[in-house]
Amino acid sequence: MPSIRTLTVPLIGILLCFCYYIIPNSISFSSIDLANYDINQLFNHNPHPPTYDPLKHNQPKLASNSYLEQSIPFRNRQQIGKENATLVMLVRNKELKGALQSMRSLEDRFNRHYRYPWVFLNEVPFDDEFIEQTTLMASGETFYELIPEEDWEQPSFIDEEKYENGIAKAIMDGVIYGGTKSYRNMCHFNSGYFYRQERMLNYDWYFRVEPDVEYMCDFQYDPFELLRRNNKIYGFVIAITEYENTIPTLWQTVEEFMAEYPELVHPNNSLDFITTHETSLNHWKSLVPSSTKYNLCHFWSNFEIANLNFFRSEAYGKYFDYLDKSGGFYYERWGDAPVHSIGLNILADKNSIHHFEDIGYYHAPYLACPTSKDVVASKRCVCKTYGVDGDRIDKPIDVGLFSCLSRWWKYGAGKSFLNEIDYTFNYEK
Ligand SMILES: Nc1nc2c(ncn2[C@@H]2O[C@H](COP(=O)(O)OP(=O)(O)OP(=O)(O)O)[C@@H](O)[C@H]2O)c(=O)[nH]1
Ligand SMILES: *[C@@H]1O[C@H](CO)[C@@H](O)[C@H](O)[C@H]1NC(C)=O
Ligand SMILES: *[C@@H]1O[C@H](CO)[C@@H](O)[C@H](O)[C@H]1NC(C)=O
Ligand SMILES: [Mg+2]
Repeated sequence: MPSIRTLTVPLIGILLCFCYYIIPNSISFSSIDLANYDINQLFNHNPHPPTYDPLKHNQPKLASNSYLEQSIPFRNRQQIGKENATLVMLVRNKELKGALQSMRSLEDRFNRHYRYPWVFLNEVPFDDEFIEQTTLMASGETFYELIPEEDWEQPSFIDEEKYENGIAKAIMDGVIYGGTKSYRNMCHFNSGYFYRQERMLNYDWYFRVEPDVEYMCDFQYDPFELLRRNNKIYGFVIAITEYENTIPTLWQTVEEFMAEYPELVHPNNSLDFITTHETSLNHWKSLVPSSTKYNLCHFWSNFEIANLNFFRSEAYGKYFDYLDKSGGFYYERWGDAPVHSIGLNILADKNSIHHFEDIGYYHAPYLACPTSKDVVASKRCVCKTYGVDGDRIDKPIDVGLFSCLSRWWKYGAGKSFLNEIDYTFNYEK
């Protein structure tokens, strides 16, 4: 006796034959009653059955080995959002899958309602596959920009031998991402060059996106608009401590900069946030040890929504150049996160920095998600994801041991509550 299961396969086969062969054939070979049927209407005034042309007839692409002459179907990509803003991703061709995953998440949660453009940056040309796939994933326009060599490679004043020694030492000391030159170029670029790439000059605001990240909640408003209307220049989600062995001389260099340019230190700076070592904010446990006054706190820069003109300001320019000249991006492995953060903490009004506590975000290994149950529910947050090892991650970093968030609340701009900001944006236009 054949079981139900062994019968299922031929049954599905017969069904498929019926759908794909018998039905269409029965239409085109008039075995159904066509006497009262306006065949011109069926075939759009064409007496012949439609040929296979998916773009024209909106048919599905049948197999991966069939090619479309025009691979990118028409889509209305006109921007809806009103801000002078772009999404930006520095990314490698080989990271396509991760780029698409991040895009899918951000498009679904936010950008499909706004259609802000995407700018992709790379030090080698993007390949056709990358361009096709990301264009199909985007709701808005897409731009693919080649970073000039002089903006990517180390500056000429970097001493080769000292650089090589720095790499060798980082490998010996087990410094995270310490052994690769491309990582140092990346951090250097993100610290001082992304905002002056030609395409970026067209915008006031950017939203930095990395491959393999996830946005856990609907945005339900335009974060660029929120920042602009509330006089903010920078928005972050996660603040954590840096690995000290990546930045042995960064703080010392920053102190020298402040001594040389005291007029650039903002009267309402947030230096307290990065120099307090108070342990009550750390569950009374000792902080990650630091050999300087810097407590290693920084905004995690893989997520940033910010104003490009801050980075293009004379003050930030002087700050970056000062750090750059010291060579620390190459002799050590300074990250763009502490460099951006310290720049903001020194040069900006702390009240112009915004913590997006209502944006859920995941970049391995940390998750951020709103704490309010009402916010989680109304923004359709899913505060659970899976890490690189497939392990379940559902505990937001929030005020965990390595988080600097409570330090920001006490020594930075303070803790604001969701009802203090009009998130509905029902402004009279
Ligand atoms: N074009 C290009 N992009 C790079 C290169 N290295 C890193 N990136 C991008 O720079 C950003 C940061 O690099 P990541 O490798 O994510 O660094 P990370 O976030 O510190 O480390 P992960 O934990 O691996 O995510 C990402 O958007 C990368 O795609 C590179 O050599 N070329
Ligand atoms: C957008 O911002 C850029 C950079 O500040 C500026 O040059 C450009 O004129 C702005 N565009 C619009 C439409 O305001
Ligand atoms: C510093 O902050 C106060 C309070 O927000 C503000 O009134 C003042 O103008 C700020 N100072 C500067 C130089 O921006
Ligand atoms: Mg990353």
